[in-house]
Amino acid sequence: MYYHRAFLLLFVLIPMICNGAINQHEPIKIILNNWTSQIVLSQVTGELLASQGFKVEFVDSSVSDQWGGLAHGILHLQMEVWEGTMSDKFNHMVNTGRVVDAGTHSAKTREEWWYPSYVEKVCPGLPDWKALGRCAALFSRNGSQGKGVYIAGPWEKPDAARIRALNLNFTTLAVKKGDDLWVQLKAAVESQMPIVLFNWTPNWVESRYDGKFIEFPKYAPECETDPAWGVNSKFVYDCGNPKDGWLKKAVWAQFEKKWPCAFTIVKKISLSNNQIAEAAAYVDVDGLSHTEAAKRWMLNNRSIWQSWLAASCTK
Ligand code: TMO
Repeated sequence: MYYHRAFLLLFVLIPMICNGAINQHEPIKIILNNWTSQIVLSQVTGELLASQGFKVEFVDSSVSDQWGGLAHGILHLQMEVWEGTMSDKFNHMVNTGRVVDAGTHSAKTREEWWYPSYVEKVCPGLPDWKALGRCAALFSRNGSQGKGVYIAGPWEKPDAARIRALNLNFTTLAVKKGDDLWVQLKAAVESQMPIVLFNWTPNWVESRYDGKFIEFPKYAPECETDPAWGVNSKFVYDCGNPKDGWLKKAVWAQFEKKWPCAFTIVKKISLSNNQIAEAAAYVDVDGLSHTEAAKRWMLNNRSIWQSWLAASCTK
């Protein structure tokens, strides 16, 4: 009888242990989005995990598609979750237990409407949003019927709701790829044409172009949920994006259980504003490929990533 029980227990335990060991060696699928720093720093993370013996795979995904992938374990790791564009979805996924918050980078972020400085000469009062409202016609384009055109990125933002809530005579034009924003910016700068477009920091743009973010009414969470809040009592979104936004890492809910050591490393990784801007500039200013940029970044930040790996786990 005794033997019998012990024997049965072995049948239960051995496969459990082996499964654990086998699963460890499944690849960690790292999400690549469509802006530069995210791609370069995801590749750096992949290198670090590979150096510790993990298999990694990179998978292209849009921000909107990635949440379902993370929830179902089809994707496992996202290195840059930005508060300004992703907090709603991220908080919802974490609160419903489908995604795990793997910690906050030291970087402070901002994602907002932005213009190059020469626009101030023709639109006095900027960066205040009311000045932008008065100058709307300056930003009109063919086909916009006199309305100002705001060039938006391919990331979901309730810009139309904000335009309505702040009663701006603007319409939005969303580009298909992040890089198209810089095509628009370059063309406008060359002809000194007024332009207002989506931009963010940390990014490489600030090292190349002088410009500022529009100062909309200060962000508060109630602005997005309570119509009575703010300058327009009928509509939500009568405010700007957060100014000192967070930047987080997100993982599949089973990540820690499956790859505890990798989880420890991911949690330790913390990027500063400079480190993120540097990663973006290697590609968008210096013209390196993402992979070359990741290599150069690792060469120039050795002591930093070594500290992330140090004593992270025993294998
Ligand atoms: C998510 N992004 C940094 C492009 O705003």
